[in-house]
Amino acid sequence: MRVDIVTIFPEYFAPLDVSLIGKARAKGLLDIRVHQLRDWTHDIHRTVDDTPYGGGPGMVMKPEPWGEALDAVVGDAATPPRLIVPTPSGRPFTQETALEYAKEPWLLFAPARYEGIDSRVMAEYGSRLRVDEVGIGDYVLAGGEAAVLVIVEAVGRLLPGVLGNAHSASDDSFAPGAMSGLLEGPVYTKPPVWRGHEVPPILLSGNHGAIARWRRDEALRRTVANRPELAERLDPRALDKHDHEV
Ligand code: 6GU
Repeated sequence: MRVDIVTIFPEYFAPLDVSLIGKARAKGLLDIRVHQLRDWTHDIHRTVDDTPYGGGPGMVMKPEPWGEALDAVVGDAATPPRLIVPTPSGRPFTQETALEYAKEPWLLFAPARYEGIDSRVMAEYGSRLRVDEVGIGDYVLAGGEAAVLVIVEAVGRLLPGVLGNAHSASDDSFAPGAMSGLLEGPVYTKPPVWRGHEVPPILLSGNHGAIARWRRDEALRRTVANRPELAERLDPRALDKHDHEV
């Protein structure tokens, strides 16, 4: 997958050299290119913002540098990228969105600072490529850069060959499948007793059926406790008698 990021803070993306995503890049599974938006300005101050029409607080990102930058990155590609504009007023980014993006060959991110990008940029590219305005949660960040890091990590780990264990994405919280709709339960490793806390004995029993049952019960308990609105939406047909007792 190719990923382009146009930003006034290229240094913000240094974490993409590290860990899982860094290794995926080294293996050639992810081709990430970070571009300085100011390279497409023409004044000595390399200005990217201006005051909002209609008044109001803050500044708005000017359309011209974005237009030149996005044109340069997209070029005359036969299969253009999907343009993702992070904004708290966008559609919620979820695991479903991550799975959808993981199928794309090319993503182009346009994270904004200030009060956002002049809306005509989205209108212009909306007629040339698929444009998604997405938010990562109900809180406000100082800019879209951190959201891009979040989205690239969520999508990157789903790409074939990126996770060491082929199964490790399949029982994630929010992954489709047998535990669909449930949060992941608690996990344990050695030693069997630590500071007086025991590992639940069932996990040492070797009884795989009982372990699976226990894990499902714990997942259900955690979902009810931490995300009651998710528990409410569980498909009643996917719940057995034992689930109702949990
Ligand atoms: Cl994508 N951007 C900003 N600035 N704040 C956010 C966000 C995005 N998602 C949640 N809050």
